[in-house]
Amino acid sequence: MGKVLSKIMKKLSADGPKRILMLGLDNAGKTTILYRMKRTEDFHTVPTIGFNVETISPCRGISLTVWDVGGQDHLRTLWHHYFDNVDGLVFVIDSTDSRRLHLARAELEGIYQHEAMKDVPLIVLANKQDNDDALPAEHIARKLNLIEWPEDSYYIIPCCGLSGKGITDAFTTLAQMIRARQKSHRLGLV
Ligand SMILES: Nc1nc2c(ncn2[C@@H]2O[C@H](COP(=O)(O)OP(=O)(O)OP(=O)(O)O)[C@@H](O)[C@H]2O)c(=O)[nH]1
Ligand SMILES: [Mg+2]
Repeated sequence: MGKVLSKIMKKLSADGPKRILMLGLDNAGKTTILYRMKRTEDFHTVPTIGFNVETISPCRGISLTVWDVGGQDHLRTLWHHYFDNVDGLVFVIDSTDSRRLHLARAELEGIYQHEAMKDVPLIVLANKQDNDDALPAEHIARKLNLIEWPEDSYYIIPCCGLSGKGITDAFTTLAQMIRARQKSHRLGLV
């Protein structure tokens, strides 16, 4: 298993960092997750106006350039400007924000209406799991109607941006999904 994974990662990194887009409603925790992955000490986030971009290495041999774009209402209309040449999408959910899950679902579905985003591997991060009020990932998956999405096109992963729990695995899983998709394209399977 370890050998197979390291072979995959070597091939994945051979042609440079992959371009990852990280989206989600405002306050979901995107910037927190980005800087936790970057292992930045003592950071405190403010709402993002525009974007942050960082290259991260969730594990040896993987390099991902992550674009974290602001999620406030008026900024979501600008998301489509980032859709070209995206290798993978991380969609972050505030698991304590049950009131806006329907809005998150609409935004997520809207992203995949764009031709450029069709077939882009998706990781949904059910963030803020440290909070007692956090909804479990299974509940969020139901609310987002992920059951209707093609098998293997997405994973939903519970996480905590503050502690970092779950996020390294999430980005590593995304890297593996990207690799699998590239292989399918090469073999003409999609
Ligand atoms: N309890 C808890 N709070 C979190 C977690 N992740 C982020 N937060 C908090 O949620 C708030 C919003 O975090 P940000 O990372 O700024 O959210 P964002 O998604 O980048 O928001 P925009 O830039 O406005 O789109 C901050 O107060 C964070 O400290 C988490 O896992 N648990
Ligand atoms: Mg932000």
